[in-house]
Amino acid sequence: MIKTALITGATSGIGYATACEFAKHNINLVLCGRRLERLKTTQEALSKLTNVHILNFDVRDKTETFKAIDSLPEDFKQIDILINNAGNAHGLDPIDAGNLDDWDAMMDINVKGLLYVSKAIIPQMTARKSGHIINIGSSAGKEVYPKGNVYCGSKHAVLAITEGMRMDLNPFGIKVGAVNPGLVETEFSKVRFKGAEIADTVYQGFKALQAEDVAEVIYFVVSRPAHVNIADVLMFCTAQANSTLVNKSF
Ligand code: NDP
Ligand code: 8X3
Repeated sequence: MIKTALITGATSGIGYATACEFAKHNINLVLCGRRLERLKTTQEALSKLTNVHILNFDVRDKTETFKAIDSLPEDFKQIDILINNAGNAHGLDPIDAGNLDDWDAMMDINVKGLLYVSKAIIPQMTARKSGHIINIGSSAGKEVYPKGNVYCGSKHAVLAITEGMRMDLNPFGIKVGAVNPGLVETEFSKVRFKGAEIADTVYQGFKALQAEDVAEVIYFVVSRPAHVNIADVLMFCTAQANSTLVNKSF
């Protein structure tokens, strides 16, 4: 049976790569993000491989989020796979110098946005007694690093919410898991450093994970047999041992 996946944050990085990977495997797609032009371009390209619908909304806005998901046309209404991926780090500052707008952005997008989207989709999964939710956490959800304070907090919250979801949705046969990458070369650092030049240096001197590496793992997770749920994946590039130890001689 052909499945439909809704992917948040599909306009770049891991979300975009996951959309491409899923399209190759004929999974129907609902692609979400704020940058409409990118959604349209991706829809045009991937429609050659599968059916694609786009939803243009900001996950911080709960009214917009519910309205967008409610608006899905009949052919895309049944969401079999939810990839909660939208998110970013905003800033890298010691806690005493932290910026309130950055803190709001990380908690509102990475944590509350994930909850709003999940709340809009879960009722149809519980009604059908099937579904698969993958939350994109981070190695920053398993460790804390200097100046990572609120971003690490938001990703620790994602992991706690993932475990809670798995327990609460278990009676409905819904699979829930997290994929937690370390450093991935995407637009992540451009967003974190607000376009400053330092963003270009983050992935220099070693081969970081690429968005496609993570997308392949996400596809592996969703393509397991019905009785198998991969609950948690931590993945690093070979040069990275943990959040703070990156071997730049690779
Ligand atoms: P990108 O910056 O490339 O992608 C982030 C995506 O999130 C974009 O598609 C963006 O779309 C979307 N997004 C951001 N804010 C909002 C919002 N308010 N409403 C809706 N969509 C939003 O980064 P990555 O691909 O790297 O990040 C994807 C996920 O992976 C994030 O949750 C991140 O925390 C996590 N991650 C990243 C790692 C890395 O090193 N890159 C490592 C571990 C985890 P748009 O701007 O169009 O709305
Ligand atoms: C992104 C990876 O190490 O920049 O979640 O926090 S890190």
